[in-house]
Amino acid sequence: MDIFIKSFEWFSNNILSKPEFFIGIIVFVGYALLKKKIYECFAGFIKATVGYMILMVGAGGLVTTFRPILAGLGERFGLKAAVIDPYFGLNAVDGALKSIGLTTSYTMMALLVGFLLNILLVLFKKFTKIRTLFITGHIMVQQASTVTWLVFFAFPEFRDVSGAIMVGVIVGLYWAVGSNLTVGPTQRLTNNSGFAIGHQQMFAIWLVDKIAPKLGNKDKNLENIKLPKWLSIFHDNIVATGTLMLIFYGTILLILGEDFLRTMDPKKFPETLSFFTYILSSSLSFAVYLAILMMGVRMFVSELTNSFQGISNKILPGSLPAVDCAASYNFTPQNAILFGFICGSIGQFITIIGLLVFKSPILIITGFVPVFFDNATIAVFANKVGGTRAALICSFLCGVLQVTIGAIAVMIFDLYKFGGWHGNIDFELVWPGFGLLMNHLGVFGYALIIAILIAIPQLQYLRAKDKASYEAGLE
Ligand code: ASC
Repeated sequence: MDIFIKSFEWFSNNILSKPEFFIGIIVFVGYALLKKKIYECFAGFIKATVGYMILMVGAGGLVTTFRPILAGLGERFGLKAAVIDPYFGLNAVDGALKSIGLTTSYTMMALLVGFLLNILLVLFKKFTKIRTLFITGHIMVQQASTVTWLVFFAFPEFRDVSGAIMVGVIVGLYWAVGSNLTVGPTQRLTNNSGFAIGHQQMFAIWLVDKIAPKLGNKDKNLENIKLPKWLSIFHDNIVATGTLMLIFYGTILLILGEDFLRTMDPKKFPETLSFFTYILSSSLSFAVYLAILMMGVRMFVSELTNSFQGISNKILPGSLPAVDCAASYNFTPQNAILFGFICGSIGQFITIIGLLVFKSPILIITGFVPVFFDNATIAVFANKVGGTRAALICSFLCGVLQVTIGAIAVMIFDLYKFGGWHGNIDFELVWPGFGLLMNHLGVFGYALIIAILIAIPQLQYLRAKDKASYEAGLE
């Protein structure tokens, strides 16, 4: 038993929650199943792992550069509040679990249960109609943590292994069902590249795919924006990102003020550096990290989609890997990413001002991960089926919802005491509702969540126009 627990802990800590190795191993196994030479399998492992590590350098750079500045907005104006960001959410859940005398080890158990359940659901695809395996490890850790708190909060009587299994079951179902919902939109976006999204806005992608066509015209999309000659310099991705961020972030930095930033960010803003240079270099680092992120994405996505054929032919027939939302950024006009981020930020800022004006007891502070990755992703998918207008409207609304429902969520789940909430859009659209069901209906509510999640792919299948292409993972 001890050996079993130890090896399970090792697997969780070293593979499952280290997505770069997890993806590398999947690529290796996939190529091996395709009967590639061993050195080719090895090369695939290295390329996918390094690609993913590059992606993480880009994402990590964006997060660490911009998160403290946004959090600083709250501090600067003396506001006590919750940050909506999955990393802050993770901290808050850590604190909340400690306050009831528990640790996050239950989360790791839930993670494993959820992952195994996802594999089973794909294996029994014929009955479950699930075609996707969620393999974005760091996201699985974050989501399993938040859901651990939601379950333990609702069921004090199950704050033990049984509770961890309950978490694993609903979170595993969510991974399978949510990523399965993104198959059609992602395949359309990527010209059938053979992957789905396994991230934090899966239900939102499905919803956007449904409503965006009603909001705009897909032919008038961000790719077709013709700019006057002097503006055509912005067709270049780096120029556009750098300039826009200089204006947008520069303004935020100016509002925060030189003195405040010097004390908050002393490492990057020493005495010798002028305010102007600081603004220029902070804003432009955005373009740097975005370019790094995209390079990593290209590397690992192409390896993964090639090799996953091996897995889907031999082990999990007809299945697709569900990966990071950033994988979709390679299949879109780059300004979709930027406009999504900017409209989502504007939506968030306006709503935050609304909270202040209406004297909300809870103030929300923008977290970088949702405001960038959710809103960019929403814009990418909305632009594909509803063009520019849909992209701008959907990402703006997403920003509004992130703040409004985020504020309600920290209240009802008592997390305002710990300063954070997960913040990504599925944790506004889906999980607060699930949490309320458990809080108010107890075990019955829990069973209802399972029933809802199981029913979704069945409905999806029933409504699919072409059953064969549903089964082939095309719609
Ligand atoms: C998240 C999260 C990240 C980023 C990254 C985007 O939700 O926790 O680190 O998005 O996965 O590529």
